[in-house]
Amino acid sequence: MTIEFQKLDLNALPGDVSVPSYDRTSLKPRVAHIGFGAFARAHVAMHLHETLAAGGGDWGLRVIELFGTPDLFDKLAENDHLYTLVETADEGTNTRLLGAVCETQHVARDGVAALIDGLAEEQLKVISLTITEKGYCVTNGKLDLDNPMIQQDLKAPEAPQTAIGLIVAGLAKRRALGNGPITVMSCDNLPHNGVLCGVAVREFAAKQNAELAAWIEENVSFPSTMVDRIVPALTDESRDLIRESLGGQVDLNGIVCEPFRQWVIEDNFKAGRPQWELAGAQLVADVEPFEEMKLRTLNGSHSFLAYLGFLAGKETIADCAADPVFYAEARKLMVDEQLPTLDVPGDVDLEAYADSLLKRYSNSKLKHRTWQIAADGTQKMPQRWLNSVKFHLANGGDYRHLVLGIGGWMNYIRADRNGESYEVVDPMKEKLAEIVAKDGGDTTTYVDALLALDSVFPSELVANDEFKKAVHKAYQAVAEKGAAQAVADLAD
Ligand code: CS2
Repeated sequence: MTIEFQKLDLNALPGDVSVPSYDRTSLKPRVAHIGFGAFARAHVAMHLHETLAAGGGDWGLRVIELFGTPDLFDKLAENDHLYTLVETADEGTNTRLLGAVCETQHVARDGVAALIDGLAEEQLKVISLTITEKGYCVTNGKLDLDNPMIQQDLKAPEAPQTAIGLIVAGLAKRRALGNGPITVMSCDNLPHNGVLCGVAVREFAAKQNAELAAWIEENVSFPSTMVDRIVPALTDESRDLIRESLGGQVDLNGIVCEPFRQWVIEDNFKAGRPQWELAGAQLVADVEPFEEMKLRTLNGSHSFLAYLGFLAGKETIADCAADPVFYAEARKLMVDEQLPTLDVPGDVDLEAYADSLLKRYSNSKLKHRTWQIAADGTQKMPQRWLNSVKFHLANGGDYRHLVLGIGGWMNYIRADRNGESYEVVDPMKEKLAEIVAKDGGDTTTYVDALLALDSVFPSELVANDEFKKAVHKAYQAVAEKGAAQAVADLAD
């Protein structure tokens, strides 16, 4: 069913829906956010909203999209850039209109030149990013020069298609205009996301112009951040919840998420920043222990539940958490196999952290689909599982849950759940489909062909016989017994 756009009527909102309390007329685009998907709406923009509510100021947000159509941005503008955030849990919901966004730019509506000019504006001090793991176009720690979009952007830097190409074009213009330093802040689920982003931007710039690369070195910082909030893609059910929470009004830009949120930011800004600490963000000198803790425990257990849960017929993470076997084994993955690999950030109680994650997974109001999390496995497995496996191989630890996750993924990408087919979303999906199509029933050849994907599985792992044998066994366990039984067999 298509839902018609209606302009929000602020006078007709239910009494418990809060609206921005700060002066929105003074907002200027001083932060530009590339990739305004569900997560950015509920996290990055919400933190700026709270910062403004607590301290006022003019730090407005320009949101930028490089893909899709501008329809939702047009609707956002018609609503004076206000949109709805509903935080939901079994205990109840909390609804508010967020007001930090003051401008939208869509490449298909405004043209790429306007986006480049925007990044060069003097008053803009921070470029933030949620462009997903694949958006950085980095492979094995380097800019992926084989990526066709990067190749195209290097040929035509004035008309970039990638976020990295756009940022470099914006920085080049900024330098030419003498508009001063700026910060580029990654908010994606990658370890050392700032370092990685810096590598991509610097290497891209160096390919064009050594002076530009030197200017970037001097004038641009790339802080790392750890971001956390579970924000599922919208479903019919969450759209209904938004409408219900607005007393029957429709907001096509509305979003639903869990109440929990965390943001840990490396305090390394070249040209000032909003006072995000007023919104509860932690500004620290070193984000790495927080990033690794979150990536390995939360995202690592998410991916475990995504592949094995999906294959076992569980549609959402809450369905997985409601199954005592999946709950117990996800907990063991975190506590026995991920926590030993971590440096504890500050005074965090890691076991209590793992339990708090399981509690969040049990939120039955969030319909976070296992299929959604299963997307882009080739981009996610290294930081979620494989770095921990390396640790265990070096230290003699147990990694059978992690390896069952890999076996689950190798079964998942066959796009066959007991005869039912589904879409496998992954930037390497053609290559994966080719390997699946070539499989003549010899599991050894199939598993080896996947292990040979060197942007996913590091050569030192593949050279390890113990690891290889464990992967073969895990793949077979899921293929022969089914995911539910393979997970149940993990029980001591
Ligand atoms: C999830 C994350 O889709 C996924 O891969 O693991 O989006 C997860 O929900 C967030 O990182 C939570 O902060």
